[in-house]
Formats: sequence, structure tokens, C-alpha cells
Amino acid sequence: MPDCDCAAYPSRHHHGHMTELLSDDRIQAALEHLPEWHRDGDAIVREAKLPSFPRAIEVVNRVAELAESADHHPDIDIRWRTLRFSLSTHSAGGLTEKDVSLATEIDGAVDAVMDAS
Ligand code: H2B
Repeated sequence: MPDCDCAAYPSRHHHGHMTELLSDDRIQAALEHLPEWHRDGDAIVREAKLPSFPRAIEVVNRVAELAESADHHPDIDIRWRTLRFSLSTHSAGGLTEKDVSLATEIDGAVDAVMDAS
């Protein structure tokens, strides 16, 4: 696999390498597509309230699988049935496309468990 498929992107829409720090503008643009998320300094954060503690843990387990697959891991705070996810790329010292991508996947996990509840 090439380590970049830059050639696939028109230059105006080039999103850079997954591990590059994002500009403030790119973070703002990404958050427009992630309405559940807000920026908190070098991280993006969302909370999700599930119908029960076991359902919340189900979300955590799904996110654990997604994080392992991506080799990118969120901070997770569990308070009964409310979860708080905080994403940042520690190796880069801030936000990268990896965080945007994982945020999208976490939304999918929350929605799937909500729909099953
Ligand atoms: N997760 C996050 N959020 N930031 C990192 O810098 C990071 C990670 N580094 N998961 C990964 C694992 C690194 O330790 C491995 C070796 O790629």
C-alpha cells in the first residue's frame, strides 16, 4: 500500500496526511459535519446518554473495537449511562484526520446501540 493517496484528491480539497495537525479552519469545517462534537483546546469532545448502563458499556465495547482497528484511541469517561469521549492525536500534539475519522465512527456506534435499545 502507498503511504499516501494524495493523487486521488483534487488539490483544492486536499486533506493532507492522516497524521498532520489540522488547521483551525479545517477543524471548524469538520465540526460542521459532526454536530454532536465540540472543540476543547487540542481535542474534540462529545457526550452520549444511553438508556441504561449496559447499553453505555455496549457502546464502549464497540468503540474499543473501532479504536483497535484504527490504532487510535479515545479518552472515555463513564458515568452511569453517560459517556464522554475526548479525541486528540497525542503523537502529533493536537487534532488530525484520525480524530475526525474516529469521531464519525463513534457516532455510528452510538446510533447503532440507540437504535437497538
Ligand atoms: N491514540 C491516540 N489518540 N493518539 C496517539 O498518538 C496514539 C493512539 N498513538 N493510539 C498510537 C496508539 C501509538 O501508540 C501506536 C504505536 O500507533
